[in-house]
Amino acid sequence: MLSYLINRFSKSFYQIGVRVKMLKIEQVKVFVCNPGRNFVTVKIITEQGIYGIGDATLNGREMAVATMLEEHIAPCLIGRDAHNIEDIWQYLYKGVYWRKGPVNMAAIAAIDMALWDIKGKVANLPVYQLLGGKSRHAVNLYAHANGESISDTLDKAEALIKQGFKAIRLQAAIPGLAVTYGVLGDKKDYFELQGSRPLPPEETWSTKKYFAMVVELFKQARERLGDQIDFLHDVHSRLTPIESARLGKLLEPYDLFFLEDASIAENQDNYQVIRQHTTTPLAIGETYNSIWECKSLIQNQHIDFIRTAATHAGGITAMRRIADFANLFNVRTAPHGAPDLSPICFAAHMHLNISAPNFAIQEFVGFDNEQLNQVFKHNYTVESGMAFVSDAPGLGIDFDEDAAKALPYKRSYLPVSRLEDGTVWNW
Ligand code: KDG
Ligand code: MG
Repeated sequence: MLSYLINRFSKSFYQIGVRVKMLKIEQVKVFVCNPGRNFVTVKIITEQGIYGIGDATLNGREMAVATMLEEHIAPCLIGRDAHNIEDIWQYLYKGVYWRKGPVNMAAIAAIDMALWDIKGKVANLPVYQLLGGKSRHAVNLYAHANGESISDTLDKAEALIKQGFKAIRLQAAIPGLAVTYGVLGDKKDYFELQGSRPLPPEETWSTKKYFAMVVELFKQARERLGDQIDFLHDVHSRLTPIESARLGKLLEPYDLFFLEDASIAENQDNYQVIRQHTTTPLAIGETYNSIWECKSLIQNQHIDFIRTAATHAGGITAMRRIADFANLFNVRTAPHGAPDLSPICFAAHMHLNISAPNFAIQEFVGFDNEQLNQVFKHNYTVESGMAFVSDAPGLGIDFDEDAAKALPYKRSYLPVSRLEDGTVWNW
């Protein structure tokens, strides 16, 4: 009798199990628009009319990614099942022989994001639910205070604290240099910076002049803003490893949340030198295209925060793998959040950040730009320095094709850096 009942029950269970219907990819569209700066956006449309969107923006190399997508990737996706995110990722990464690289990985990333967006819409769930649900109720943000002088930076930091931010990146102009990374000059916001760069501008760097400013910046910041605010700083790879070690040591009294991109780590052993000398926490990763560029840094615990971005490191699928690997070595995630990552990337980060057990903090510059908000319809909220993820199905963001078409691409470059004697340096 018992075996009869078990048999009947399992039979009816199988009968109610529904076969998942194929979601044939019908069209892959690529857009390059300029709502204040250039963005590359992918839209994947299925036979059933469900679509997903992804960000493929690579600052200063936008058309290379757009061509990669249009000419080499889109034709191979037509007719495939949009459900098979992992297989499509492997097909584009492993199946192609030419692995990694910023252009290739930005293209793969956008396809991956769009497929996760579709899967969420089909499941009628926000993507973070498909990643395992929430590990926290909101996402900690750090905002930017960029000033023409130390006191200007600290005025801006005070204004951000009044808005509720508890973590702030401090950057100030370096006296004696015409321009400094991270300082907006006469521009109102970051979105105005790129429009005026039809050829790469050149900037001058001096480590000596930088040291004279940066230690004083954090000394005054602690004196004026107290010890309850988290401070961050981006060196933007301008220092050699031993110079970074010295800076980390000099900044120890001011208790930074992290020091970002102190030195280039193409040679990942570089960070061993820095680590040996300082307890200032270290962060790196915004230019990385794959887990391989940070494997040793993470495994050797030479960094504390990994800053890869969904758009540049291969999408949600790859970011999740990096986060899980980092978690084994007490390295936390702090995704890149510059204005050259579109709101679609920010949305992807929100879903990763809310779900990853080892998420720490998200860089946030805001999207206070009218044209940008006409093109990208986002749906998150910010309160007291924290962002709340959208519960809409998929990534929770939409893209207005007509608004994008009305704002065409304009060629633009990142600046190039030189030492005072003319030697090309790291920008
Ligand atoms: O494209 C380059 C920018 O994304 C980068 O300069 C911004 O370093 C950056 C940051 O930390 O936001
Ligand atoms: Mg940076």
